[in-house]
Amino acid sequence: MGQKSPNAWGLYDMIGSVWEWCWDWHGKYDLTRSDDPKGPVSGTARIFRGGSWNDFPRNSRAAFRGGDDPDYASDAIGFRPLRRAFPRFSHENAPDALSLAEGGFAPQPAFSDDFDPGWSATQSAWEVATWVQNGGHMSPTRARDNGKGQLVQTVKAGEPYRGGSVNTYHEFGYGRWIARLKLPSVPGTVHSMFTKDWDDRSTPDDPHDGKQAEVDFEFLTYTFGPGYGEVHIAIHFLNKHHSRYIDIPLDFNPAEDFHEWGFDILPDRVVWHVDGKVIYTWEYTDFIDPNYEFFFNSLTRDKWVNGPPAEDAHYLIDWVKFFPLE
Ligand SMILES: [Ca+2]
Ligand SMILES: [Ca+2]
Ligand SMILES: [Ca+2]
Repeated sequence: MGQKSPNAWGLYDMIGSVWEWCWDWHGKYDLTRSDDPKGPVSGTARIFRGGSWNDFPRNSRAAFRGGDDPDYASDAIGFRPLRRAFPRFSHENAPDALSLAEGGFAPQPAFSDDFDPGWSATQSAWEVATWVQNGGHMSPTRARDNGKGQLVQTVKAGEPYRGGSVNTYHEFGYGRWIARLKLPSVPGTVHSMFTKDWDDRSTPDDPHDGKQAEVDFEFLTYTFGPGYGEVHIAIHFLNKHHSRYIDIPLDFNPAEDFHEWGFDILPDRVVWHVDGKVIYTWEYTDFIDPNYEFFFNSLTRDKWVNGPPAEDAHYLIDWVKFFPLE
């Protein structure tokens, strides 16, 4: 491996040895797009490229392609494992998020909650989930006021597929969300702040008929350690027809202290930030303001995070604010 020169993108061994499976479905090329054509949206055969030990030299090149049923296997076809290598977020080097005035946000929040002692989810602002989310049953006893001015969501030790979630009764549009949060350091759980068009509130006869579009912060406690942690950021587009996500390494452990986590949901992009520093910006053109609800949730699962946790995990939420785009 790596004994020949790399190609223009620094990749080694792209041709010969074994063909490499590609994600593209087989189909005619799009004549309007010669640069990095994506292939059709569906099909029956996936592409492979690059030729193999069993091919003539003229076929051992990236532009030469074959295709077959994705279940097909052969000693001349392989694949290339990839890993994201994303630069670590640093408070010192990250750019500042725009101020409320610079970003065109209202100077005062249109919605906020300090979760003062005596907070109850039965007030008109929030509802507590009693239904299944992400494969886990949500219990009202796992999302409650801790009497110290915080909402606390708990995943209990050894209790699989159980968690807590609250979401707003009202729907929101473009604007900036910020919440002051402290995560648990217990592995085996996921804790989130996110928006989702769960329900179309204009159709009360159907309580679950939203378009499912989402913007997420998901905290991956299994990655947390001294001075380090990872956060999963994601967008699910309308009707969940596709999503984008990335795990971003951080220069701090989100369980060591409270931080102000936020995202700006704008007509052409989403900007995730922490303590007023930008973590990531995603630009897009096909995500439409979906009249979403805002959520906090905590859950465990075996896949992805290797739950359930060995100790109780408490997610502390001190306050949340929403500043609409003016
Ligand atoms: Ca909605
Ligand atoms: Ca509805
Ligand atoms: Ca508070």
